[in-house]
Amino acid sequence: MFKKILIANRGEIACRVAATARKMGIRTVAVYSEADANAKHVAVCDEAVLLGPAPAKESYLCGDKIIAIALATGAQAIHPGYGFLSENAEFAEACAEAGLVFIGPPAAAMRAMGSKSAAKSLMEKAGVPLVPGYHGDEQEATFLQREADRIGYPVLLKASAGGGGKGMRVVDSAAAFAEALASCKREAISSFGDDKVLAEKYLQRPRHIEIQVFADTHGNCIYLFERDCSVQRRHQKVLEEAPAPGMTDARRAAMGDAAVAAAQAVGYVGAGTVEFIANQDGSFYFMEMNTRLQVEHPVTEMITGTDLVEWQLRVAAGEPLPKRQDELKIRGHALEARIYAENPDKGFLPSIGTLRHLDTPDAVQFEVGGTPGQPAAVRVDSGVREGDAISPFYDPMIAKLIVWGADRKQALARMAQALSQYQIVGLAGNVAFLKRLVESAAFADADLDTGLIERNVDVLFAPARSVPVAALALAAVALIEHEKTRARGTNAGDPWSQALGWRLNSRYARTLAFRDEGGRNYAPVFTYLPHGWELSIEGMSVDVALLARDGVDLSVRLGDASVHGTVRRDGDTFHVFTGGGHYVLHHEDPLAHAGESEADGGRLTAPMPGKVVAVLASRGQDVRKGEPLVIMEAMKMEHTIAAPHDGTVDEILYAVGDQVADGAPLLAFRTAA
Ligand code: MV4
Repeated sequence: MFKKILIANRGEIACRVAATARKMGIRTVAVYSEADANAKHVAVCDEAVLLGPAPAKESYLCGDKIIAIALATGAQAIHPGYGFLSENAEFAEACAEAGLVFIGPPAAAMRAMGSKSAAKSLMEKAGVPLVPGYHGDEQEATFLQREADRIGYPVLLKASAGGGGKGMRVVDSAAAFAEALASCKREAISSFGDDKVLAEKYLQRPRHIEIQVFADTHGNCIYLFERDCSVQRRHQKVLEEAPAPGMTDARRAAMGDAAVAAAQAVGYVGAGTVEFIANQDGSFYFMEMNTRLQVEHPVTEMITGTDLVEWQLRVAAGEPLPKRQDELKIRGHALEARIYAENPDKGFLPSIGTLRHLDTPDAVQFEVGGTPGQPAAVRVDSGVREGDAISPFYDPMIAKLIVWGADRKQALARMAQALSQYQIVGLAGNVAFLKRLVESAAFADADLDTGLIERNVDVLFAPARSVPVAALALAAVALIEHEKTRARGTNAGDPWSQALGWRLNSRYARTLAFRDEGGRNYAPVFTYLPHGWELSIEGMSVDVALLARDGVDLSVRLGDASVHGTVRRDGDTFHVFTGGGHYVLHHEDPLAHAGESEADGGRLTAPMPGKVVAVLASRGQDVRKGEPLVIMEAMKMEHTIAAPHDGTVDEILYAVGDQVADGAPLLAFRTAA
């Protein structure tokens, strides 16, 4: 077994490989770009070497540099993870030439699977079922048209060199074929430099079901059952699960045997995935083979109790597969959700920023492959920590959230619960979208196909619902508590600064101004009571009291109910996590900027018509920024006018009881030099 390996990747997969290496007593070398100098994967490896500038082409894709670092650090093998160089045949060969073990398949197997049509020909010879169609070398238009007519419409045209959905055209009738073919060829030549196309029967409402295969260097090749990855968006997987709902033992064996045949047809070694496209009736057809460890491999680990990275290391070191086919059994059900820094409400645009706050679900300590006999119920594979920035140079994945249950129903419940506990502040994430997806009827009922998301946009992208009273109450209590803490800190003992809302002969009613992300405004009126407040909003009133507070976690009584939640402030923005939801409220202090404009000569003016109810400063008094100076009553609420800067009160222009007009200067104020 290797004593040291270099991990030629970053983010969660680099951390995940390092976890297994550490478990096996293998030392690890990380490589990193300048943008990743403080990244988690650098911290979790034994050694780390800078590759170069942030762009992948100058760092993680520089195979020569990586090989040189491996040799210089005494690593015997290189684990490529997924993406980057993981399916680069030239890199695999360069490793071998340098005397390094590439932890992956032989370069020849990568090449055999690199071309769609070549892969299909191989599969046909191996007896693996293909979608009815034509994938030969004859490309003359009228010949292809006759083939399409034979296949029967709708027909799908695909660029042979294409992938990930690029270069595909659905043709509904013979009349539309010629133009579709020309258009498909144009895209193929411009995107892939090769205009060879294939034509297939178009499957309506297909499912994406893939088989995990593993082969060693002793002639053993087995499958570790299937994963259903049908829930995708623009050919990016969103949710994955194992086993596939509705799979029968007979079909599982047939797909597994076909996948093993595919792997053996190309002399495969290591972890691989054979992707099938399946009809709703279960009939399945070969799509492509991925010659790397997939992102979604943990769901397979959870239901089989295996550690596939450990298998990769052992097989690469020449050991036989750790298990035989008849030793593998499916236990329970696992789901994986990909947590991304992207904004579903803005077309899933990547949301670059800093993870000011990151709370992950109560993950059972991630035991790679689960503790013997019992998989970890919740697993978080992440490459970032609270305070890290999500780099614009790479895939904006934050983590993979994987849950296991005795059955799909329990796994679904655990996933929904875990997503409720996932708190991200500082950038937009897709957690709320994932939760709506997991809880949608279509997914919960396993009504799966690659169009699930598109078919459920009304549920999944529901207009941001208005913020519930409970969330408003939590935000308001957090704001008021914060003010109290701040007031106690700045003017301890000064009764005017206690922000307790006490008023002589009257109850102090205060209107707060919040705005949600949908631009909705909320103006809850908080009337201070001896032990709490009365919250009035949109015609309803309810008593509110703070029951308990532990840092950012609050328990609040709301009428007869009690509400629990976490409120995290990010400037004037309140992130309220309660009841499984995440609500974002921007607080707008109507007077936050009163008197700030130098245009009125430093005078503080009435923000609206009203009456002066208290004068807290005197002429010639030096005051600090934020110190209350005048309180006026307007629109049935009181407004405190505070010093905009450190300075001196030169003149008080009104007395208690005076009526003042909107914009009337209340006092003359001189900012300290
Ligand atoms: C198909 C298909 C329907 N009929 N082939 C998309 C990219 C590549 N993975 C193959 N893909 C498809 N091939 C036939 N004959 C529908 C898709 C497809 C798809 C397949 C799997 C997972 C997600 C998909 C999303 C859109 C279309």
